[in-house]
Amino acid sequence: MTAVDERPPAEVGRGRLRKEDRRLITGRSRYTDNLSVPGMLHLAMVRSPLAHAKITSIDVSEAKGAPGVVAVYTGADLADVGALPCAWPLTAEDKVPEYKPVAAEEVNFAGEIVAVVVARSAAAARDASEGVDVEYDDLPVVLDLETAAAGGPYVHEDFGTNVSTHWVYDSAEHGTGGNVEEEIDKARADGIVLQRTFRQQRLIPAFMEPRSLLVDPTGEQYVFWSATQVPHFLRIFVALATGTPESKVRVIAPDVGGGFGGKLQVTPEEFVTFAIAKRLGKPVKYTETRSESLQVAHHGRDQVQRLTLAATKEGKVTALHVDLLANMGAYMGIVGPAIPILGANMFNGIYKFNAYRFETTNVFTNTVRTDAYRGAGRPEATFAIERLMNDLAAELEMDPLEVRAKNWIEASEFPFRTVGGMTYDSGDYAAATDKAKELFGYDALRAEQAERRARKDPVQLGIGVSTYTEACGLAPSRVLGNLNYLAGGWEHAQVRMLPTGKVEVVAGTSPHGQGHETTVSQIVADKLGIPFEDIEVLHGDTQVSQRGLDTYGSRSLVVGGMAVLKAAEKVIEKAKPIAAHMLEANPDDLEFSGGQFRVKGTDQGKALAEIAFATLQAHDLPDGVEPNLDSSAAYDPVDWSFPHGTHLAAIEVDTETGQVSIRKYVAVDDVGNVVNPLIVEGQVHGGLAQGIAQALFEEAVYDDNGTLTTGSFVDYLVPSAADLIDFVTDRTTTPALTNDLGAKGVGEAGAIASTPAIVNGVLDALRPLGVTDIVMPCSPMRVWKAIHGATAPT
Ligand code: MCN
Repeated sequence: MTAVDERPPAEVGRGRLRKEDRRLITGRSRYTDNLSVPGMLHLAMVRSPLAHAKITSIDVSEAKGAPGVVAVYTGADLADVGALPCAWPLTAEDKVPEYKPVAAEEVNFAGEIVAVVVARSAAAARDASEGVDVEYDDLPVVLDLETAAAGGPYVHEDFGTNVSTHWVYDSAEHGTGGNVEEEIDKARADGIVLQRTFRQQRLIPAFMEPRSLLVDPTGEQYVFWSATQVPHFLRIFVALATGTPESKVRVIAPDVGGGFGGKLQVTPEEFVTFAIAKRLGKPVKYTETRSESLQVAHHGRDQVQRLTLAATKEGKVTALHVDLLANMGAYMGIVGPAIPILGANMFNGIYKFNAYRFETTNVFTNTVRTDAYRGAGRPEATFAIERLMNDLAAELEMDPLEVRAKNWIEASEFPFRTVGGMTYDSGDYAAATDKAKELFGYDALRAEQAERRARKDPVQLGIGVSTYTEACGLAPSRVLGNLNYLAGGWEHAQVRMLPTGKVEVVAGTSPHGQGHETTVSQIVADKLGIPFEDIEVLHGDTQVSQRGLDTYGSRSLVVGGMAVLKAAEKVIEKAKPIAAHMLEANPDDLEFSGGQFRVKGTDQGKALAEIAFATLQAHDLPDGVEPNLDSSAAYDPVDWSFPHGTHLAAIEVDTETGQVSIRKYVAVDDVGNVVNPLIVEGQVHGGLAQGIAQALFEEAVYDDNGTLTTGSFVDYLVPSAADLIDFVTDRTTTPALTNDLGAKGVGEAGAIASTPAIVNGVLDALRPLGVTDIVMPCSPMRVWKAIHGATAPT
């Protein structure tokens, strides 16, 4: 008999350093490009330099004869490979163009693959690719969203339109609110109506590790290493596209160096690499260059938001009408068409309105496809409503936080069904705002602002305000089905108690920088009372993690973590009859804590480790009990989770040069209960950097011919640490009521709140100079032009 120990200190809530950092920061990581297999061949892609053209001929003879070249394939040679999938068209009637991995007749964006060279080295493949001679007949290019939506030229001539779909949510039809037109008419007669058009510029996810692939077909299975966020999706789709039994395909996502949604994609390169390895029966590798990564890995955002907000003269918002144009690019991404509707229910932000109407027109252009980028739909929605709230405050000459407080959902009103059709379970917007104001020194900074305005200081101070909420963890599966999504929202996990008392956890989600090995270990350590160090988390290999729906939408904790928790609970349930048998006690008399079953009211107990060893021996198990302590669980979330927060930015604008500097940034986020505060803080920091980058630095730009002119990090301005400041971060805690962890997702929060905080700050500095609008990113040139009244900012 083992004496019962004290319960070890709680792991959940502890700011542990990430266990994966041991390998990630000491050069022992396993990125795909670090891997090699004997006899491996290499690919180079020949890409179209034109954005829209008919392919009239391809001559591969020179490339075929080049040193080291094994084969060259065109679209005709790979015609049997299936088209790329779109898993989320908005309706069954959406126009979804066929996207073959290698174009055979027509190219629709610059960078589309037209031929593939296979050689004994990557350098030989690249050199030989220059020898592929492709002749094109130019077709007219359409790049501008408004032009594309209004008519021709058409990206896909056979559709006779560039519009893929028009999708509407109306609160009057869904019973979540009144009629928008009526409310707007009322406000026109006796209130305030704001009409605005905001542009969400095109962004590039710009992950650090370019996408890399390696397929080894030489064993019993096709082993496919890919720097992907979605190994389980990839396995299914590549099996279908190449006519390979799914059971013969093993996808491994080893260490993945960032994704930010950009690796939530099934790509032409993946289909091509797999198909060629299969055809040649040889291992094949492909690693894109940085330029290819920026040019052809999907882009994000790219929307025009036409907005009408109605309010009373006292500043109470009554209605919002959102009319979006959303750029799909030339083809549909895996979830690209649904990005607008991931924001559709969030344009009302944290506020109560009477009426709401959202419509999106999804439009094709001759550009690379758009898809998920950190926040996917929710940063766009938050930007729109938070800009509008500031404009309303300016109209009323009211403090922007006061206008927000007039309209937000009070803590006492949760759960609250919004006009957008979501049910927010919990939150306290006033508490987060109060904390942010205090940390920021709001009143003192407002006083300084007034003083600088009065003395016409050339460096003006702006106070940027943004509140937000967002929806994490796509849920539940039934609702996703109603929204026409091909997959569900569940997640799967397995917890295996090993005979030596150690634990293996198999997660269906896989990280690409989020520290899951650490946080999953913390959850299991507390649940099973096993030391953190004794827990191994396995993921990202479809042979090991056989089921899963992967990582995106800040779902890994609120959905994946719950699957882990449920599997761990099942281990305890499974161990209980064995413990009772070993203790010669009635199972009802046992309680479990600190890794031990003990007989209530006694010091008699059995540790899980002992029970696990007893299952190895199986010499004396109760009848009908399985000899193992392994359990699996699939968890389908009951609803989304809704983190929220208030971000404040002190922005200095040099009115003589247009230079914008961030002086102070305070982020108070409420992500419910926290598993690891250090990881949460890191997630917020990373998100802030990307959200600030949208406001100030980043923009993917095409020239008039559809050539990407921001195809390197010289032109595409990803900020470095030197461009940012020390952020002040803090939290409030209102536990989620939709999952047993009480947690809300954090992976996208920083990127959602920060863009409007910065732009509102820039405009707050410039409003006295008559500047009321500015196009992102707020570069010095744009700011200077806005101040000096030069031609409209471009
Ligand atoms: N966490 C926590 N307590 C909470 C919420 C989260 O301790 N209340 C922890 C989680 O356990 C996990 C991390 O924070 O270790 C992030 O959790 P979650 O919010 O569930 O997000 P995911 O793990 O599902 O990651 C996806 C999310 C998204 S959608 C993008 S985009 C993004 C992001 O994560 N891309 C990233 N963060 C990233 N971080 C890095 N380094 N690289 C990326 O590509």
